[in-house]
Amino acid sequence: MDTMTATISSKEAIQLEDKFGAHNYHPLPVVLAKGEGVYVWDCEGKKYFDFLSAYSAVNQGHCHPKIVGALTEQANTLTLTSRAFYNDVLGSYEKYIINYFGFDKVLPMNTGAEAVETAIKLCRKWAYEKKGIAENEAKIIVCENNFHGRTTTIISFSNDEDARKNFGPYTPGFIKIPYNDLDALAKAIKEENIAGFLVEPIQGEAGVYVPSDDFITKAAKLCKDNNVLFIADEVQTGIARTGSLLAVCGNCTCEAACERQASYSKPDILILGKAVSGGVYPVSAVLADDEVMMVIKPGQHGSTFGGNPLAAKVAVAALDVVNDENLIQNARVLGDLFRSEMNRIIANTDLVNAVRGRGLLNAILINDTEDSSTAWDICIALRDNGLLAKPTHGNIIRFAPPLVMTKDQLMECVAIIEKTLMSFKK
Ligand code: IF1
Repeated sequence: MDTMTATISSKEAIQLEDKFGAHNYHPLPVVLAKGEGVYVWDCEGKKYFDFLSAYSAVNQGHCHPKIVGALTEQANTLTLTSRAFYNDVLGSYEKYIINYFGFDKVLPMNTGAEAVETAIKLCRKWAYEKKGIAENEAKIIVCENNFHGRTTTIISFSNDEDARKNFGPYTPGFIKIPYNDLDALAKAIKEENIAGFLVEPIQGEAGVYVPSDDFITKAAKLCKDNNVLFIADEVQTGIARTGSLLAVCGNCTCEAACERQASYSKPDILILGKAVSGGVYPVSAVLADDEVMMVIKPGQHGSTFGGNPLAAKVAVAALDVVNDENLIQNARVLGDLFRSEMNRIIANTDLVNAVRGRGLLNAILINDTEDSSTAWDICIALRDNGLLAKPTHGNIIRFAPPLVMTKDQLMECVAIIEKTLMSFKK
């Protein structure tokens, strides 16, 4: 950091959080005080490559000037009206985002979990009012090892004990099937009163678990054939992260989610969060066509902050950046390079079993048990070598840098990862 902006030391910051904050996280011991593009700096001025991007929220890079500019300008003009009144920004944002993703309507919310809740409510209401399912009987199919957020309803269909245990009673109305299992889906979808299928096109929290190539297209078709809503949670995978605009776009590199591409399985409900704002402000969105979205009438759903002018301006700027800076193509090209470099390293070490992912959403699988500290220790060593990543499930390390990274920077990161892994070699 050229100028030290941190007001306290890293040690003090950790002590404060530990003493005064709830202990609902176990962060890697590093305290960040500044971010710019692919870099972050700690309180002492040490510079790091950010290989988490706030779980894919900061796809556009830290403190992107165009997004921050939109934020500050709007912050000086009008921040919040609530939806009791109209504001002069929301409508143009709505028009922009529905064209960007190819839907009739958008419902603006703030966090990913809220957007998932919105999708569940929409799906249920559609089931009762359009499909004709008897009241309170609607069921939504979900996948094992899903991660969709942390509300009481969402954790009701989680199978992560930490996320779930002692938070009951749980919301009924969900059926769980194994991920990437079309036979199980085909069977479950034939049960009575099925309203929707809620799925992550790549399972993030499960350890960047990429399904087989035809899973999403065939699942979408099964939904269509059975009058069941296909609900894609692209909170983490969406907006260029996986080398296409959406992960459900499959192999298409264009900047639009369009129906021309055979590989595109258009969701009936699309859930977006995180990178909609480039990590600058909490913005989430639920998109659907009129047939589904118009079941919601005034008074039936909403949020004080959802659709506020600050969020609207930030989201337009953040989505502009994705196109202006060719982040889709960059994620795809650098992602291929990253996995091939990881495979080269893996060939020389027993420490890593595999790399998997798509675009710049990747993970390496450490050759040790889930309860071992190896992945954590590697992340500490990566930190010391100037790169920040976080283990998931004990033995998986997720690598998801901002998509504004250059090839040279990526190769610098590969060198850091290689050096670090080799220092662990037994
Ligand atoms: C945390 C994971 C990532 C998500 C999908 C909805 C949400 C998320 C597919 C909810 C959120 C986050 C939340 C974050 C950790 C993180 C995460 F490891 F838990 F799975 F990204 F990989 N759908 N994912 O991934 O969005 O309400 O948080 O805005 O600290 O819990 P949110």
